[in-house]
Amino acid sequence: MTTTEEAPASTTGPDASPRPGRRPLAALAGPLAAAVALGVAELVAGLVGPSSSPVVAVGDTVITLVPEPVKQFAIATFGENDKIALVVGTLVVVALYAVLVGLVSLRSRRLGVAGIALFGLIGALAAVSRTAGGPLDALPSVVGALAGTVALTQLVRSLTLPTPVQGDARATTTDDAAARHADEVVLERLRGALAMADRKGAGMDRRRFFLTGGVALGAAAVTGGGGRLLQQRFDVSGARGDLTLPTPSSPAPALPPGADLAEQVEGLTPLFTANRDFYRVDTAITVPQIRPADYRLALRGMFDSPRTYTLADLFDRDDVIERDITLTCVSNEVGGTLASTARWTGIPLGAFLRENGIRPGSDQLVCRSSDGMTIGASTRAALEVEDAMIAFGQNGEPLPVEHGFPVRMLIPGLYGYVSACKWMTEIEASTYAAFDAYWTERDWAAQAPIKVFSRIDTPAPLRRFPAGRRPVAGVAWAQARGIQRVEVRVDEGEWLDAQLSPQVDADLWRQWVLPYDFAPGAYQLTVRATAADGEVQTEERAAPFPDGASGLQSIRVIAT
Ligand SMILES: Nc1nc2c(c(=O)[nH]1)N[C@H]1C(S)=C(S)[C@@H](COP(=O)(O)O)O[C@H]1N2
Ligand SMILES: [Mo]
Repeated sequence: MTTTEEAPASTTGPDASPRPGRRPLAALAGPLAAAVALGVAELVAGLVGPSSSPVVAVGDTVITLVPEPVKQFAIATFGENDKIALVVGTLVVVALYAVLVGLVSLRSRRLGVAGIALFGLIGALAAVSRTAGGPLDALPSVVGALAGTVALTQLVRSLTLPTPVQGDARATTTDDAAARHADEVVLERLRGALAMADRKGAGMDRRRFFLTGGVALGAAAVTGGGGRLLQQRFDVSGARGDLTLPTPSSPAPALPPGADLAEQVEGLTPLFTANRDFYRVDTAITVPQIRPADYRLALRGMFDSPRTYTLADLFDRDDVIERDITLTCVSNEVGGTLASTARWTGIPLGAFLRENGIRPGSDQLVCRSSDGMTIGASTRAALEVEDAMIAFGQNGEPLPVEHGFPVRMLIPGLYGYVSACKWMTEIEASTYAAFDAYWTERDWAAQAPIKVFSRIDTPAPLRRFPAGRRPVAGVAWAQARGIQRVEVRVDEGEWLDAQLSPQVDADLWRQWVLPYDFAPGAYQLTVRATAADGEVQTEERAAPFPDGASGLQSIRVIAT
């Protein structure tokens, strides 16, 4: 009953050497321990707050640190799934790292523990260093790392126990207690349930390992799932549902009958985008959850008499307006869909700023959101653009949580990254000289008016369809100016005027339709728009970076 191949002096010692064939199991021990660490971290994040979760915090930090070209590649590749891709990517990296930690700890348990500690440290640093982070945000990573360490030691121990074990092995550890390192003493106390699992199984490493592994996996699932449930406490969708929007004193203009051409043309984008279909772009992995009762909008900086507003202060004003505005992202590519339209409820931004005595020296408003994002908007545009607003309603409902609940900014004619701050909690009247906002720091243009744009919705690129008459249709926008004309060119032919939806408001896109008789054959369709001020959409191609894409969309289709 003695071991011959190897004889670990101590089951908790750093250099207990493995029996052969244990390597695949050790490789598995790492990810299992990581799962326990992440599960427990989620549980603690359920108490502290969702954004303190290490996965979220690390993802957030990656978003903040990653170079612009990589980010653009991610948006181009994953579109609005970019954050899911990031979380999955983070987990894959964690899993690979965990495999290494597992293998290393077979050789040296101390090194394995150090590996997990490093893992926890990264999570903790990421959580604390977020703009809106505090010291408490380190807790999930720290507690998670401790739990992961316990799991790892137990798993590896189950692989390195000498076959005839227990009694003497444990005696040895006790005898050696004085010589053990302080961290191991702490770990010993934390062992608990997992230790029970492997204390018995002498001689059956594999079984013991899988038993321990099963316990680890169960613990990870229970803590992770429980954490997720707890995190729902922070969810504000209930409180949002209880709110009633104020009745606007200045409602949106009535739409003429038949204003939405999508009712007649299949495949054409509807005039208004349903809230659930509204495009979404932001850096938030967990959507900020702001309770209406806790909401404050603070003004600071270059104001004579800056005030702080509650949500009720904003709702109760007598200058509530309702406006139709198309919002567009600077990352929208030629032919892209990062633009949507809604009927917004809010209060006029210019009047609001003047009322608080904004000083003439301010040329930039630094808008801050509860997650620490800064959006730098032109003070001049905020004061002068008609219908610029502090919005709290979208299509007759309070703003959806993903779209900035409870309050965001909108300045028609400016791309979202320089105007449309979501979850907005502060407006600082400042200057461009004094402050670089988030995207400006990343070399995007400090100021960026939306470019004249048109898009073909139907037929879809490379589509085959039966020859005959069929509509070519899409949308065009030039917010704050309006669209006066959209033309389509078939192959190298003349530019043909398309029919436009009624001009309801300059801030609203216009749908366009051109019925065309397709004889059998291949076609190239190109579209261009002209703004109400006469500017024709340029055919000069530009990438979204640094101030918005330009160029004409051109597609190929085949009539059969
Ligand atoms: N707090 C915050 N506000 C933000 C952003 C963000 O990342 N965080 N992204 C901006 C960008 S780039 C755009 S295009 C619009 C998108 O608004 P939407 O998601 O409601 O369509 O929000 C803007 N406001
Ligand atoms: Mo954007």
